Amino acid sequence: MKDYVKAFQDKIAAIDADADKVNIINAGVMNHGKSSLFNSLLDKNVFPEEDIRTTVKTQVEQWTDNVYLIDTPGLSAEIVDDKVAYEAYRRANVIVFVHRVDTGELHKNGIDGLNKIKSLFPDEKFFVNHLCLVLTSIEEQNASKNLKTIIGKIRADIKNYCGLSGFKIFPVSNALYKQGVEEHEDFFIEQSGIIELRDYLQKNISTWRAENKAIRQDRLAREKDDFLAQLNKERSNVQARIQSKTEQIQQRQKIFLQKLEEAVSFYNADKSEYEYQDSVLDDLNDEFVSLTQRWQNEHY
Ligand SMILES: Nc1nc2c(ncn2[C@@H]2O[C@H](COP(=O)(O)OP(=O)(O)OP(=O)(O)O)[C@@H](O)[C@H]2O)c(=O)[nH]1
Ligand SMILES: [Mg+2]
Repeated sequence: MKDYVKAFQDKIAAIDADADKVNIINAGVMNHGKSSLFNSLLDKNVFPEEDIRTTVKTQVEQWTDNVYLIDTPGLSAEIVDDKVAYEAYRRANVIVFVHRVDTGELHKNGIDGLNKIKSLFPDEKFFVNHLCLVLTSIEEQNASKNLKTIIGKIRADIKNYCGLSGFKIFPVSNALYKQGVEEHEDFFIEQSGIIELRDYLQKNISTWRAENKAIRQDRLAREKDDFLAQLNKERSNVQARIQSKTEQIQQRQKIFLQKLEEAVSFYNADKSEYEYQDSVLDDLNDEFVSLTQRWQNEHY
């Protein structure tokens, strides 16, 4: 049996290790620019970024004092197990949900992911205050009026399908930001939207850090609930196994008793046959004795 207690203790230790940290965690569908965004915030290329599914493991980098950027694997319809990503989201002080705006509105994957992440937070209001929706790849849309329309649609979809409104939205372009940094072009950097996002996050760090005690309580309560749920599940499994073993034993007992009854009835049948033959033998014996007697009487 799995060591649930050890797994639970490890989780408590992980929660304690986060006590003074502020974890900024990205989330969203694969290939939407999550790693690129964190590289932009850090001004370093530490998170691998590519045009295919890239991040498969959570990667943690320190941003400032006890503030960490945590890059997570992208959510994907093909990947059945998003466990790594969801384990990471639980540690979040803030979720930076990344959506690539040149793919249009949020698709089912994104909506489902957002709903699932929402359920990891104490309540909807808390989640809204700790969610940043970052729209990447805006450089094309920026030029046209398209961006406003897409943002309106995304906002409406998130309200309709996730029940969330009032969260921050940051349109950004990692491509423009990179170009600006490489070419020392302030205009591109300003247009990229990265500065606004970075300022917002940095301004809120002290507020998020102050919430850590309450977050710890909430995470502990959730881990405890999960732990109890796992134990209950294991108990039901054991009970089901016992039940099935008992049924097997009862079935075997039934067969054994049937066979025993058969054997007893054969024995009884044989016994009465034997007793009958025995009495016939007795009669013959008696007859033999009396015939012997008669013969002696007649001849002597
Ligand atoms: N044009 C443009 N391309 C971008 C932008 N942000 C990211 N990209 C590109 O999009 C591709 C995917 O970026 P990643 O940062 O690897 O995406 P990801 O969400 O981390 O992907 P996974 O790790 O697979 O989930 C890369 O080729 C990036 O260069 C952007 O703002 N504009
Ligand atoms: Mg990535």
